[in-house]
Parts: sequence; structure tokens; C-alpha cells
Amino acid sequence: MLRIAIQAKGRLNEKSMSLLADAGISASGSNSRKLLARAEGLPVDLLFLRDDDIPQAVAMGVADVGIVGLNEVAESGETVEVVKNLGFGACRISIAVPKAENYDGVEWCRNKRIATSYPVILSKFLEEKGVEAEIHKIAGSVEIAPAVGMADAIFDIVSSGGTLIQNGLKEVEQVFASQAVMIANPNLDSEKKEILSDIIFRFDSILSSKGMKYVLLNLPEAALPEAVALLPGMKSPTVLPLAEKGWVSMHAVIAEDELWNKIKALKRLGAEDILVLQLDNLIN
Ligand code: PRT
Ligand code: ZN
Repeated sequence: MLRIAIQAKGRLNEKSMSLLADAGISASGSNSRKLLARAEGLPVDLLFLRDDDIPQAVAMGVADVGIVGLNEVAESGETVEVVKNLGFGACRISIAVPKAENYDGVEWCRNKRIATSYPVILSKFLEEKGVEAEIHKIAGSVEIAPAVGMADAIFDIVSSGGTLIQNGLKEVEQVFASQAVMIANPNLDSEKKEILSDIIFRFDSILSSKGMKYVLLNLPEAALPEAVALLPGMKSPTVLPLAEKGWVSMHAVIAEDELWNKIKALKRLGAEDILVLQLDNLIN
């Protein structure tokens, strides 16, 4: 039995649950009001916690693994292994100052008051730069601290940057890049390690299919060499003869960001009946 800690509610809850569900781990009837739920599909328990508590729970062995922002792992200082980047919850922790400030480098921070919920990451950064500042730990609404005179600058999570703009601040120093990660207790027994490696295998196949589409189309056989050059696929595209002579069916995996340009080029080569399908898993 492997116990997985995930965020009970908040930004990472839904995506953590849906990644686990895609991997065949769904806790029926589970919701964030329940602390512990037995999952179906694999011998797994889900433990719903506040994100701040997940690194410690995993380090102590209360949970075996957890899904949490890398920022929380770094801030906690707990000894856990980061076993997988999960590709969601991307954000950065940055220093931001009032818009009108003339920020000319980290030296600006010397003896300034900086409000943050991430004092550990910030003090490490400032120490590396040899800059001393007054770090004020506050739990929420960090972005209003400069406007109410509590701080000269803030060190906070930025995603789109909208919150900073709304509060008359500008991002001047990107210090820490974060995303949701899978962490594990470093001393898992072999049974737990095996369940974890099964889960990681499933995550890999789900994550590598992200941003990819499966494309099927019919093509005049004569255009095949040019079409193959356009669609390298994983090894090479699959090509099958059609009942109609002189035509083939081609199957390939195309990255979403190249999809429309490739389709345009394929149509120019005479491609017809193009089907673009969702790809759920890609197992290499
Ligand atoms: O209750 P619990 O303690 O579990 O949750 P929480 O309130 O501490 O965390 P939550 O749910 O807000 O965030 C969980 C994790 O999501 C964080 O630890 C990050 O790893 C990740 N994440 C990704 C973010 C953001 N993006 C984000 N934009 N966490 C917070 N924000 C906030 C930020 O604090 C700021 O107020 O959104 C605002 C900035 O967003 P933009 O888009 O305006 O720049
Ligand atoms: Zn939290």
C-alpha cells in the first residue's frame, strides 16, 4: 500500500486528482472533506492535506509520496526526493517593487523591507548575492504590503503577472522556477518502490502525450516521400494501402504547436479526409 498526499483544496487539487485518475487511480467518493480515501486500480491511499504540510508529511513517512509545488518543497527544507516534474502548476517566485522604483539590481534590496511567504528561499538567494535585507514573513495577501506601508518590496509567486500589475508593482528578479512535482520519502521499502515506479511509468506515458495529436489522413501514393519528410513521427509514420489504387492512409503523431502548419502542407500535397484525434498516452 502506497500513501499519496495531495492538496485538499486549492490550485493543485484538481490537476493532481485528474492526473491520478488518468493513471488509473481514482478514489471513488473521495473529496477534500475526507482526510483519507482508498483508491481503486492500484494499492494506493490518498491523503488530503494543505500543501504546506505535504513535504513534512512525506519526509516523516506519514505519506510515502506527495504531489506539491516545488516552491513548497524548497521552502520547507525537508529531505525528500523529487521523483518527477508533473508539468502543471507552473509559476515563479520573484522580487517585485513599486512600479515607480528605479530598480538597478539586487543591490537595491540592501536594508529594504521585503514581505514574503517564502523567507527561506529569499534569504538563501540574498545571502548568495551578499545582500542583507529585512525579511518580513506574512501568510497571505503579500502583494498589498508595499501599498499599505508594510514593506518596500515583495517576494511572491507570479504566474501571469496580473496580480502585480493590479497592485502597482513590477517584477524585477525571477528567483525560483516552480511547478508541481511528485516527491517521495527517501526510505521507501521495495513494495512501495514498485508501486511508485508503476505510477511513474503511467505518468510518463500521460505526460509525453501532452501537446501531441494523432493524425490520420489519406494521400496519393506519389506524394508519400514528401509527406514522410514532413511527418517524421516517432520512428516514421505508419503507412497503409487503401482499397483505392494509388492511395495510402498515413498515421502520425504531431506536436500541437506544429499541427496547423503541417496540415496546410499536407493538403498542398493532396491529403484528404484528415482526422485529428486526442492522444491520451504515449508509451515509448
Ligand atoms: O490551502 P493550501 O495551503 O493548501 O493552499 P495555498 O493557498 O497555500 O496554495 P494555492 O492553492 O494558492 O497554490 C498551491 C500551489 O500552486 C503553489 O504553492 C504554487 O506551487 C502553485 N501556483 C501556481 C500558484 C500560482 N500558480 C499562483 N498564481 N500559487 C499561487 N499563485 C497566486 C500568487 O500567490 C499570487 O497571489 O496567484 C497570484 C499571482 O498570480 P498571477 O497570475 O496574477 O501572476
Ligand atoms: Zn499553502
